[in-house]
Amino acid sequence: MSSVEEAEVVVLGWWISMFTSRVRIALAEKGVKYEYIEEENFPDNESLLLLKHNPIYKKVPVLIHKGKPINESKIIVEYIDETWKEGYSLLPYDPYLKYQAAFWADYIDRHIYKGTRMILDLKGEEMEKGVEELLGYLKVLERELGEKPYFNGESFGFVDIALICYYNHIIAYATLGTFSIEKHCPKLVIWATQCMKRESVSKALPDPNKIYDVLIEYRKKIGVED
Ligand SMILES: N[C@@H](CCC(=O)N[C@@H](CS)C(=O)NCC(=O)O)C(=O)O
Repeated sequence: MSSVEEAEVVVLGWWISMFTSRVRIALAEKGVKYEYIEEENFPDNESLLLLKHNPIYKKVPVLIHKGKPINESKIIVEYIDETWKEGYSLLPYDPYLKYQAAFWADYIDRHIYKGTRMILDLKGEEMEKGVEELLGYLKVLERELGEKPYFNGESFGFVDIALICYYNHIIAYATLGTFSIEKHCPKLVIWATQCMKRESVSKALPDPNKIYDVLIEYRKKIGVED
């Protein structure tokens, strides 16, 4: 019997994927034990397991719960929150607060990845434009955070999970694009430091130095780096 059939909860993931980290953080916050299966030859080749469980997008992460696949990281986190109700809730119950959390998580996914791609794929002035764009999005998030310890208020929740999974990537991009996150977004740095104190977060995020090496390798491959 394979581990997918044996284990009640399985995550198909890829070590550098922020979306995979998102799911791992949510499961750890809820104290759910799971089997982790790394995509070995990703992204060049998807495993048969991934193709079977995410035939539409062929992307990680996938959560498999009692044999049933759940795709898309934000939807997976919501599913985790609703399925394992014991402990505290990652999403607010109040419909308006829930809407706000969904809005900001959506903002994060619409913009942060786009900003980092501009830095990754470009050089010179165009890369600097990417840095400005990314910093613009981060400043919007910093304003939304305001003086609160977490985006929800007092407790770590859905929006924190949505954003913190990008944080070590942003550190790697700050090295690549030679900018200081602290100088432009000091409150976000304090917030991230708090989030990193949680074992759920620190264990789920890839090392920024390893991310940086992968970014450089990719830039060499596409010819924007010598
Ligand atoms: N919207 C998806 C995005 C997932 C995603 O883009 N995953 C990347 C890894 S970070 C992937 O599987 N890429 C492979 C590909 O695009 O072929 C989610 O939130 O789960």
